[in-house]
Amino acid sequence: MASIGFKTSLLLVVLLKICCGRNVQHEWDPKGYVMYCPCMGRFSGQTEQFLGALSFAKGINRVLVIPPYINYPCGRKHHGHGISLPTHLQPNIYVPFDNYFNLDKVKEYHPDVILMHDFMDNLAPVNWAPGQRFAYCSSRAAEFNEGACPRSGNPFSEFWDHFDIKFDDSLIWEGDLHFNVEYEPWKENWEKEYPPSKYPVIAFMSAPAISPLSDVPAGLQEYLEWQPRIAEEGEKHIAEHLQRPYVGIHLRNGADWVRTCELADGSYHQLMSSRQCTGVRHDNSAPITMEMCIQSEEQVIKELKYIVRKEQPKTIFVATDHEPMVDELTEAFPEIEVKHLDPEKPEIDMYILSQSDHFVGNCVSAFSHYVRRERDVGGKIATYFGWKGNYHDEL
Ligand code: GFB
Repeated sequence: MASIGFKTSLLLVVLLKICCGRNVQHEWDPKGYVMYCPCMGRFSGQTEQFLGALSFAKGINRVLVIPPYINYPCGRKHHGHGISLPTHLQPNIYVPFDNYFNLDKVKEYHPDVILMHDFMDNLAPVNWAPGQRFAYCSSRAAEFNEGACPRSGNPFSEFWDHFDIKFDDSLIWEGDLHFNVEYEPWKENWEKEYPPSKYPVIAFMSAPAISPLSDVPAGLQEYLEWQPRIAEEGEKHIAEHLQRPYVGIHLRNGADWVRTCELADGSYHQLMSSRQCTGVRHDNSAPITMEMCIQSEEQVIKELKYIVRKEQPKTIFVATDHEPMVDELTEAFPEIEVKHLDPEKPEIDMYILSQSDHFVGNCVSAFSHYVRRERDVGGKIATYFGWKGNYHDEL
């Protein structure tokens, strides 16, 4: 009986793997691979790095090994993960890319992609075995890290440890290598320096992407298609809780953001994802102000008054990491429903914002920038708190 049970469960595992597309047989690709740690930011920051890395891998004609998202304990609003340890003792959760996005859609842009779990299970044991695992970085990065590429701490070493990857050595480049491979000579430099026949897997310690995102990778948003369960859940919330037309606003105001906005003292022309307001060539643009970065209740109400007069929404939908200002908004706009759903999954807020009739975002946040790019794909406009580039200058 026991052996029949074992065989049955083995068959089930195999069937599950086949039906879910996991661990399908992958052939080694002589074009070579690019791998990286999404070591900066949270969901939207990591998504920006992914778009940059995708553009880079396509540019140098290598297969992109897509890392999972790193979901940090401090970023979890709710404790729905069955983990009751204090936050600082909770582990990272590594969420496969295809948990959020349709991989086939990404392949329409660059067919040569493989999920990191699949790469490690199927290809690494034979083609990238211990002894062949080199960490790549620039001499500048190594200089700040005692002459080696791999760094310690979370997420740096923890990410690689999760996959049981121990690097054998560092390969440090001195020369003219840039991630912006839209420029032909820079693309050729990678091919010359690291031909795939000799360097089959380039493992970067952080994403091979430039920041802020340039137009080409930002334009790849059209290849990010939410998995149907996310779109369905978002649509269900819209149908059940919101009346159109609705204005979606993003209020980024948690403790980490308060610290970030200390930099918005008027001396920077670019701060994190501010290119969504200022554009990539920001040298001539106005500096990033506190009003663009974090908003008081008075500012939010003042700017919304104009939009409400002009667009007569039935609902104001508030997405936030911290303070939704529901009472203040309800008092200021008694004739309009103010809704804050506080979903466990941030992607639901992103979806609802992206579908709104009018979106008011945060110039500096990658979360707002994600929504903005998605709205660009759908041809929907976005405006921003504190940004004179939209019609708030009429205020
Ligand atoms: O998405 P993200 O990289 O964009 O990180 P930023 C912000 C995270 O905060 C999201 C939560 O991934 C969510 O977990 N969050 C923010 C929200 N706004 C909302 C919201 O409206 N609704 C919900 N449900 N969750 C950067 C981070 O954040 O800020 C960096 O990437 C760093 O790690 C920096 O913390 C200060 O660009 O906004």
